[in-house]
Amino acid sequence: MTRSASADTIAAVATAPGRGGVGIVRVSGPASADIAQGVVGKKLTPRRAEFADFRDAAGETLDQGIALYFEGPHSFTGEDVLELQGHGGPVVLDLVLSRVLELGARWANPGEFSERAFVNGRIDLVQAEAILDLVNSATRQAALGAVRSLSGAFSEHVHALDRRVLALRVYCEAAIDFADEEIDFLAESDIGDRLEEIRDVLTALRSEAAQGALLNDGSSIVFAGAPNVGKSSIFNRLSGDDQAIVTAIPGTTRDTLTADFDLDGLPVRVIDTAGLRDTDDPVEAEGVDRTRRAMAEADIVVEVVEDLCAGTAPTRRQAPTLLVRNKTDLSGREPGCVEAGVVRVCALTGDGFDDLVAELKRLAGYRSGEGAFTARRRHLDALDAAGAALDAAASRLDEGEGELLAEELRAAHEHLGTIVGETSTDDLLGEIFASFCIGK
Ligand SMILES: Nc1nc2c(ncn2[C@@H]2O[C@H](COP(=O)(O)OP(=O)(O)OP(=O)(O)O)[C@@H](O)[C@H]2O)c(=O)[nH]1
Ligand SMILES: [Mg+2]
Repeated sequence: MTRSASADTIAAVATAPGRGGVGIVRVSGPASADIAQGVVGKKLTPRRAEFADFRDAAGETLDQGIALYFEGPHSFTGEDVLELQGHGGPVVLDLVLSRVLELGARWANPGEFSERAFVNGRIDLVQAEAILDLVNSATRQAALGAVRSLSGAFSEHVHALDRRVLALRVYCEAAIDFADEEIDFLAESDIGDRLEEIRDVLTALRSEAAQGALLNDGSSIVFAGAPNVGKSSIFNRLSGDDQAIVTAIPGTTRDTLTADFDLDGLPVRVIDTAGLRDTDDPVEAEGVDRTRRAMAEADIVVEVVEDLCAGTAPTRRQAPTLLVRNKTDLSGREPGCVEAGVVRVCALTGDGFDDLVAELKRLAGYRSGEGAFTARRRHLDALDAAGAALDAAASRLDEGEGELLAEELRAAHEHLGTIVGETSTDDLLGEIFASFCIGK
């Protein structure tokens, strides 16, 4: 990838819109030093906070605050950067930004500072994505995971895997070029073992990345079942809110209700629905329609029944289904997990809810605990594509097709490269020359 410095200078308000203690105008590009001179009236020493007046063209003070100048490449974007930290009001920030634009900057596009940081090689694609994930994180675990991705934890795993893929490819290329009997070389070497190891590492990384994607995306959970079984009661208790109306009259809930919260670190959206039954009431019928739609879109369906009713098995659906048998106070049975996928609870007292939460986490595929990094669907897709290429490579090895094997390893390397955003064939050439001194 060609890394090139930008010719123009960009500027934007970097703090959230609205009023706050501090508001920051951020500037990046070659004109940053001149703009600093124009706003604060003097040359700034890099990396030193200076209290200054921010002035307009006529010398009138617009705001007072801290001016910080970072000389490239030692800055977030890798370019010269100016930060003007003033007061956090929309009007005053607009005045300062206008002054900066007047001095030669242009409005930054969304994400353009991070994009420049990527283009200038300060961060890779995963890290750029992690910045956004951190800002958007809905739970403590998601935030901690995003910071780990930002500091390179995920990228490092991808690089380590990629190094192994490259090394194996280099080895195979050499076999093709130098071995007299290519097929014998393939059969007798440890290529098969190394390929197997790489596939294991990828599988483990895929599983960790899936956890990371779950931290980012969360899980949607729909409560469904016949009227009056206690769906809304469970919804209220789980979300810790009294949002849903609960009455002894069947057909109480009509609209679908949603609540977003943190389930032991997993961001979830739970959805309460109208009880499923045939009805002539057009309002309730619309509610039942909405229930079916919500069930079709959910990650997890919680099917609620009364524990009094005889052995109901969870209905088979595409989404994982949890059968919740409610009202154990009436049935007299022990609350808790009966077997995987079946839990008895009492929504009146909360008995059995620990097991309910545990089962929901299990069905979501979420393992709580520290150490995870955030990831995205895109990364999982790339890992899957790399995995498919490695599977194909294993078949090529069995067939004794050395060149095709090397080709599949190249494909795996490229898929991994898309994760961090640096796939290029120059990498591979450099690797081959460095390790084999082929000299061609
Ligand atoms: N004894 C007992 N009653 C419960 C329990 N859970 C809910 N109920 C009662 O069952 C009735 C129906 O509860 P809801 O939570 O409104 O049931 P629902 O499934 O949302 O009903 P619809 O919205 O009509 O489909 C209410 O009178 C609740 O107080 C429980 O664990 N034990
Ligand atoms: Mg209800």
